[in-house]
Amino acid sequence: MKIGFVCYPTFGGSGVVATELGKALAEKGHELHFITYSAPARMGSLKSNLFYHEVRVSDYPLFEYQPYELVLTSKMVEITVAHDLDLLHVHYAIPHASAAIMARDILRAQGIDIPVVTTLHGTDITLLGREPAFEPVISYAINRSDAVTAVSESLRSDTLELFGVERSIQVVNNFICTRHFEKDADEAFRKSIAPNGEPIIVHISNFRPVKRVHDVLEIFIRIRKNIPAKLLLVGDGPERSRVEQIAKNAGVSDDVICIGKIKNPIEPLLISDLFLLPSETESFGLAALEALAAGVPVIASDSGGIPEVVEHGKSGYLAPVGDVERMSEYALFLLNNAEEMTRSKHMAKARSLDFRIENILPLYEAIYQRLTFDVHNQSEQ
Ligand code: GMT
Repeated sequence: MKIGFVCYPTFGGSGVVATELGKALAEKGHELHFITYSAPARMGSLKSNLFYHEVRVSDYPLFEYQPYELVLTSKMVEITVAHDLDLLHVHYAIPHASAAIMARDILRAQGIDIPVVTTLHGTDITLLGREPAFEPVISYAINRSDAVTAVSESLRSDTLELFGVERSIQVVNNFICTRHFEKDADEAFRKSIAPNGEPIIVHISNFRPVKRVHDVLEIFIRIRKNIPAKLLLVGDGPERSRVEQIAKNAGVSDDVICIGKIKNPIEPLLISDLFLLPSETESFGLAALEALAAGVPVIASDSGGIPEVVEHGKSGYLAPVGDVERMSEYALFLLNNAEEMTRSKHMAKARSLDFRIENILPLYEAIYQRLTFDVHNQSEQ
């Protein structure tokens, strides 16, 4: 099948999921065309059936705001025709889904029928979706897509509730490629972070307010009062300076290592003992799943889709949003109990296998097959 993929090419979860899915589909023999404004961060080298088409917005002086959505729409039309695509799969509602619906309408006027699959990832619904400025467009795009998927049950029910959507939305969970985690930890890296063998607690995110990185610090400060430990912060974003200041004020700066944005979080995960994700909400929590896959138990908030990924008392522990006291108690419980920690690490790894790509890919392929079959059938009637 020839598939056009539209996503944010960044390190964010939706871009990562789209890129890994696209790469896996290409490996299975499908022809994949990424249509986006820069090469997806996790794309790696191009293969013979993996293509990247750049959406370039020219800087016309009349525009105070450059119309990316229109250029993207035209690019989808162009690539669909040029490469005879069978289907468009867009990740993230804004502006990808609405642009795809317009592209599909333009193509229809040219006698080309192409189905649109929209995958909702979370912030497009739970944060932006609440904005009156976006709501009508998102509702329209969801209702007009040929198939809509959401990455968790929680996101599915949020979407139905927030947008009054009546159509069906299929839950297709996020996934991991297990072979990416079949590596040894880099001992030199571990030693550089924790020279005296201290446990390493890790947090990986885009440091936006929704991640509550200040809670990560509050949890760590409580842990550090009890035992020696290091906090490894991976990523960057608006809250980074604030959390660095909190660490300074609490006198734990020497134990907090901020390494910034990196392409792939696997190396830091492999040297870590615990992952903290105290987010306000997470539609799924891909970072938590990646931690589990590296055998790292997760202490997280029990909000959004996180409980669908991390099982409380098994692969990690969950507490209400903002309950840093309870989260630090759970962390200390694991860090002070070698047996419990070993059990939790095993359960983390085992849990991640439920989300291996081999389980998820066929669900997307089934959706593609159903939609393209419908298109062929309709055109023959
Ligand atoms: O984590 C983020 O804030 C980035 C965002 C994105 O769209 O890239 O992540 C969302 O999509 C991920 C992939 O489906 C989910 O695993 C994240 O839980 C979700 N983030 C939120 O809901 C806050």
